[in-house]
Amino acid sequence: MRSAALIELMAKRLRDFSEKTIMILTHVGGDPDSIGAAYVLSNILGRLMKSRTLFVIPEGPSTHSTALMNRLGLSTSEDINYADVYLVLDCGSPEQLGESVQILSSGKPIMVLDHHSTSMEKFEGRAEVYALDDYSSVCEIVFDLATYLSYDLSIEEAEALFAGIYYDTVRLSVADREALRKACALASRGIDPRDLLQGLEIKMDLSERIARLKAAARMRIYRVGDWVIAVSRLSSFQSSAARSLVNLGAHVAIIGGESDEGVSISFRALKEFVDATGINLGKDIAARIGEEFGGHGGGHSMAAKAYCKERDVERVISRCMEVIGEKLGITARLIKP
Ligand SMILES: [Mn+2]
Repeated sequence: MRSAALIELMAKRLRDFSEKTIMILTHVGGDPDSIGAAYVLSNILGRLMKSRTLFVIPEGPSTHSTALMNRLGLSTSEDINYADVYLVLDCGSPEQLGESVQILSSGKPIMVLDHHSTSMEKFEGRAEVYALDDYSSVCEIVFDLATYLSYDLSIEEAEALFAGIYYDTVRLSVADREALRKACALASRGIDPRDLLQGLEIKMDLSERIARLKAAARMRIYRVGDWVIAVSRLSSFQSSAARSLVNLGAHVAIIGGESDEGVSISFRALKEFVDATGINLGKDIAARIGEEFGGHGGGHSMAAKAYCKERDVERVISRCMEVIGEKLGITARLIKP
């Protein structure tokens, strides 16, 4: 167990809501981690605490989320007001709740269960936050909760938690010993990882492929000391494109583009960069850039996103380069194509 103290506190608080109606919410669109955790939590709350649970994915599930929900037989509710308690999963900031952010002013108890480094301060004073970024995923937290409560996981529940841990550790590539131990424990419950993951893999659609290739074609390359930063412009599939530029060889990728209310910008970095520089993309870059431009931002150390109330994409991008340069004590230098 990674943090017995956190799990104990959480279990104690959840018991307070025995026999109540608990609405579980994810961040906008959901993902395997939040959906897997919601599925198992909902079963635990129903069985051990006789609570009634409802499930909401703000603004509807993404394609990836739908595939996992279908596999688990999980459906969503429409009315978000019909609850005694809200349980928010995997949400690094209130903005990630999208339209459902209104629950924060419902006056009802709100528990936030998370593994993002930003949720603690972002929800402060507005919800009870149970978070620790040592955890790889919310599914890993739920694994510990199930262990603590001696709850016997079914194969479907093991699959759900495995999927969350697998995707949130970037297919186990950034899993530490503890996360991997849990993935193995779940696998030994009798799940078939190959069948599960093949069922969840969505073929990249044509528009995403083209977006990624456009990002590569429009890319500018900067050097900051020995670090290579790739910058490009794109208004959709930003995080996918940022990931692809890191795969191509950049230590950091920054993709900015126009969005509904201004500029949205996605950041991605190699673990190597985060470890060596101590720069946390969520806290140090995305949150700061979002705030400076009248918007918001956040995420993880290696992947983050900011939304800016600003029309000029280049202004935001050059400010990002400045902030990174400041942090590293070296000015970014554009490499001539
Ligand atoms: Mn997660």
